[in-house]
Amino acid sequence: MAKFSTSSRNKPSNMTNDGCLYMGGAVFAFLLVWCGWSYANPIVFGGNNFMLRIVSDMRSECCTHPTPNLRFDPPDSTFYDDSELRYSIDKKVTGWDDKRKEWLKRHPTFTAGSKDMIVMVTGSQPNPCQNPIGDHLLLRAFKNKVDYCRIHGYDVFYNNVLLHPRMKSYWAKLPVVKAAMLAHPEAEWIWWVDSDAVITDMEYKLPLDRYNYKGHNLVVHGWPKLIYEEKSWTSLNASVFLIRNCQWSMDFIDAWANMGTISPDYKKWGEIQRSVFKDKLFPESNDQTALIYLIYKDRRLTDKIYLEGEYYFKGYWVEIVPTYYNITKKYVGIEREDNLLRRRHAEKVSEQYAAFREPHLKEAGNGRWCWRRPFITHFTGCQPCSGNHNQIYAEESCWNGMLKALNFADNQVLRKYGFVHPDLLDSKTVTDSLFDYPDEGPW
Ligand SMILES: *[C@@H]1O[C@H](CO)[C@@H](O)[C@H](O)[C@H]1NC(C)=O
Ligand SMILES: CC(=O)N[C@H]1CO[C@H](CO)[C@@H](O)[C@@H]1O
Repeated sequence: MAKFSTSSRNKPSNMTNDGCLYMGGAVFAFLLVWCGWSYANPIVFGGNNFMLRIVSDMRSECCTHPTPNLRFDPPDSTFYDDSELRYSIDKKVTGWDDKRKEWLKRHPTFTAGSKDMIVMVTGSQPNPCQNPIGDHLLLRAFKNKVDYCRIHGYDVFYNNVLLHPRMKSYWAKLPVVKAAMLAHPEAEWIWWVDSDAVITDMEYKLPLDRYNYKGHNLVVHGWPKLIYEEKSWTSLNASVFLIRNCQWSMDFIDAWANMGTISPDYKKWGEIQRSVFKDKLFPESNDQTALIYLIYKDRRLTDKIYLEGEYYFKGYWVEIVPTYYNITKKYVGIEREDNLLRRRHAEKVSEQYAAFREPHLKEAGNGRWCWRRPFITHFTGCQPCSGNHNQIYAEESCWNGMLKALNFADNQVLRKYGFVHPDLLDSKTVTDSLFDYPDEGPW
């Protein structure tokens, strides 16, 4: 279960792996000049090892990303000037790969980082929530996503209008994702995250290399066995997905949306879905079953669709919430052992400290029964906005579960601001997070 590390950024760089350490000094000197990096009196936190870790990470950080120029849009015409282009889900976009490439060519300051660029897209209904604490929970769940995106340098778009009047409830996300692809030609990926999903590992980065390796264009949490053998409508989850900004995705979204409420055959699709996926009890065609159906019908799609089952790309809250307490204890234990992880730092350089932590998490595993922080906790069935939660969950456990998830995540953020919630169920109270926590004091 623990066989991969999180992302290329978090792996020790090749320089260290290849026994190139002797170059460290030379590279270090070079970087000092090249990047104007000054660290006159380096604090040797963690000894030589720390300096080497800094050098190896500086190589990848320093000189590769020019700043995107936000004030430059040359007059040359691009797809935006094509009067035929429509953002609406019921109009096809063609030749998108070339159009996007053309745009990037004319905006070269965006090209460098574009392969890792992610825009997170999320949203909720246009009207106030019926549940009295619904808007509060949505606000906090959005704050959680903003925090994550700020830490990792991603953009985030919150949509709260229906972009197509007939694409409602679970179908509403597809028009938004498509529009976001057109609005963000600079981004390689659009990452849809449902409003009731909470990011509970603020350090974890999506392992994009894994999805780029064989050119996968869509990533969802799921297992092939459950699709092809068990034929279950919960064999994957469509509440969180990562989709590449390319023509394949445009076409796929068309095919997917055509099983939805804009389709003249909407009713028929519901019947077809139920005839194949026997555990689906409600009659309407929904986005998740539609996606499973497409993959079930055409197995070759798995060349392009990555079914991620190795970490909590999206995890079920009932399974996860009870684990926060023990996980917190494990992480505190790690920090006791490694003074580098206890060092205070600017929020901006959080990714570096995530990389420092990574070697300690080798044994943690990922996913069920493991003690790495779960990446995403999804409150399936809780319906925080309407309040119409699934009857199998008590209202209390839904809302308390969400508060715990939000505060568990918030603690990872607030730490950089000098504070911490001592009790995950008490959102109001924070205490100072003390210098060198958790080494000293009666914790
Ligand atoms: C937390 O750890 C304790 C002690 O190791 C164990 O008994 C308990 O089952 C764990 N709780 C969860 C939810 O894993
Ligand atoms: C693959 C996966 O994550 N499946 C889960 C999707 O969500 C339902 C709950 O709605 C779980 O029961 C599945 O295990």
